[in-house]
Order: sequence, then C-alpha cells, then structure tokens
Amino acid sequence: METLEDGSKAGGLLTHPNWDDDGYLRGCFKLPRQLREDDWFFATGGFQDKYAVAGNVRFQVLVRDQQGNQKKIVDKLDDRANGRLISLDVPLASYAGSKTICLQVTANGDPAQDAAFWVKPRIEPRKP
Ligand SMILES: [Ca+2]
Ligand SMILES: [Ca+2]
Repeated sequence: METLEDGSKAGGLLTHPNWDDDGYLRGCFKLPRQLREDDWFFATGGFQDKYAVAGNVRFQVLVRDQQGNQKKIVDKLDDRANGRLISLDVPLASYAGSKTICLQVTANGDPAQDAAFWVKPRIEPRKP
C-alpha cells in the first residue's frame, strides 16, 4: 500500500517514463480472454505523496485490435501538484474481440519526478 497525493492509501502499479523530454513507458498485456461488449477499463491515476511536487504525466491506455492496429482510448493529464487523483475509466464495447491492452505513461515535456501511480488497473463488466 502506498500513500497517494490526496492522502488516500492504495495498491497499484508504479511507472516512470523514459528520461527524455516527452519520453514514455508502455507495457502491453495479453488478456486471458477477448474483450466483451460489457467490459470497461477501470483505474485511477496519480502520484505517491512521498515525491516532491514537480511531476506531471499523461496517463494513456491503448487497445490493439484483431488487425494489430493500436488505438488510444485514454489520454489524461495529471499534475502532482494538484493533490487529486484522476479517473481513467472507459467503456471497451467498441473493442470487443481484442485481446491486448497497453498502459502507457508519457512525460508531457520534462520527465522529472514523473513516477506515475496506477491504482488497481483492471478490466471487468460495469456494475449497474
Ligand atoms: Ca513531466
Ligand atoms: Ca494529481
């Protein structure tokens, strides 16, 4: 568990873009089954509280379709300094049949202090 910029505690995935201006890190995951119409991607993005205040990144999620084309389905800027986490939830109905999803963090300019934290990234049917 980590303490995050808004004071909450959560488990998740810590990522850092490459140390270049507009550098990025991308991890692609082969899913255990094809995406279905009622699937959503859920995650929350932000920074750990123990880091200083300069970080800012773009949280991005890409889906690879059955033809191998990648499409960016989430692209959200988060700033460490704002003290807030951001919602990265998105419906996956248009990508039913796909089996690969990628998480990407981009430096948005300067990569300093860009340790971006993904709280519980997951795919599951949306609860009514
Ligand atoms: Ca940055
Ligand atoms: Ca933030």
